[in-house]
Amino acid sequence: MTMYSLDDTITAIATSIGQSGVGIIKMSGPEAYAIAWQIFCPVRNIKALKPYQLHYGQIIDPTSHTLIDEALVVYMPAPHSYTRQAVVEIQSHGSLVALRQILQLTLRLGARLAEAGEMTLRAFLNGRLDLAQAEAVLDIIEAKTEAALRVAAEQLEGTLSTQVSAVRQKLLDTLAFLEASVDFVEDEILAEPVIEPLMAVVNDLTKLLQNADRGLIYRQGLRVAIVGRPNVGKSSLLNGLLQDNRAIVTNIPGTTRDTLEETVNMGGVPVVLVDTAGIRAAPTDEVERIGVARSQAAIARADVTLLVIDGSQPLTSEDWEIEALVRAKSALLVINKCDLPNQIALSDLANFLPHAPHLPISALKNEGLTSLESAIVELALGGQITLADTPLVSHPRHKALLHHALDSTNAAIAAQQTGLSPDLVSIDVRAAVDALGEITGQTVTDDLLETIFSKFCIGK
Ligand SMILES: Nc1nc2c(ncn2[C@@H]2O[C@H](COP(=O)(O)OP(=O)(O)OP(=O)(O)O)[C@@H](O)[C@H]2O)c(=O)[nH]1
Ligand SMILES: [Mg+2]
Repeated sequence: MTMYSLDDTITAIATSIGQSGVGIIKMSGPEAYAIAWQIFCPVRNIKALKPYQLHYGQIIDPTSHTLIDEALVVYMPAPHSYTRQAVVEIQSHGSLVALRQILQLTLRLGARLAEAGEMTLRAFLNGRLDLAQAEAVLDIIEAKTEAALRVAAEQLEGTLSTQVSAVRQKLLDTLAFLEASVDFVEDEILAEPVIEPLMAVVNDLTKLLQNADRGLIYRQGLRVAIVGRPNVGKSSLLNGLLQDNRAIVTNIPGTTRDTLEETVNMGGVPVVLVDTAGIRAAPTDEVERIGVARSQAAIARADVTLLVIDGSQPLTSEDWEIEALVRAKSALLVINKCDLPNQIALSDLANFLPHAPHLPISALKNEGLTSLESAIVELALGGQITLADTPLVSHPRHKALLHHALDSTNAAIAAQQTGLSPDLVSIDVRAAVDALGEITGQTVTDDLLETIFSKFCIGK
């Protein structure tokens, strides 16, 4: 892969493919301007594209002189552009044919098709964004709720990077001190200048990690599986939560045969609801057997499971079998059909998913669904539903590295306290420095860069 060449000119359709009012071709690199100038005919008689100004004109094939489309063109010279290279954006109509033809022209004139994420990779390699900020660009593109967008926008602003860099600097100062003291005689070395800053680092890292799980949920969303025996009202519940007639509902047990997924926004959390086939001990046919196996897989994959029971009938052995599947999971018990007389003995209910909150609802009458939504969000976010403080950490990668840095710092403190020599203490401090450097990209491998940037779309 040509990922690390910076000196050629890359080109891509930067907008999504389809029919739209406007579409954008983006070029970055030393030839961007020259290529644009060969295919763009401004309506006004100008000698050159003025930086950061929109120019109106036509895109014309320089060989055949065919008119392709009208366009607006903007030139952003290095280094004040997204990639810090010369960038030209051509805004044509969002016609797939027009965009492809313009792209072909740029390729014919010497540009190379950009790899996924290559524009942002150039921004990173040229020092305009650090790695955490580059990752935030993708998060913004993919954000599914306002809360997710807020977390990503903060990260792009550099809030996380600033804090991580500050902690890393404290560690580097301690490292410098340790390295300087290697030459001293042992009893000359003071412990305080090492222990105190390391304790402060532990404190900072712990704070950063505090809200990490919440950040992860905002970014990745929450998988919620709706399970239960046939006919208890799982699909009705899905429809109720979506406020849409998405799933087929009938009074025939075994209506839902396959899992079905839909995303909703619950209090800022993107929730993927998974409706499943009713689980019964003896499925009647092969299709149903597969459906039941998929339901069990859905339970295994879910972050939260909603076990639905029918409150208008006594609990059955099937209910208890499903309870056993769900017992060890993070779950809520949904007692449906509470518009009908209750038939479940309280003593039975007391032992049924005893550690999960019990929520009476009527999917048919749309009752209790708001409380259920709150309970789901509360379970996911551990009761911290306040949106006031935005979590800074939202990537599993960042969380793991912060934990790694925390462990190494604690190891360094322990090593110092047991009186190990400064060069041994340094090893742990260095490990913490490197872990934090991987968040911002100061210490990073090519493999990691490739993993991160290959998730981007072409043209970003
Ligand atoms: N009275 C009453 N009936 C309900 C309620 N929720 C669902 N039903 C009825 O129960 C029957 C089964 O509903 P579904 O939503 O298809 O049940 P399910 O759990 O998805 O069933 P399977 O897909 O077969 O596993 C339908 O006739 C619904 O109208 C409720 O809250 N009250
Ligand atoms: Mg169903």
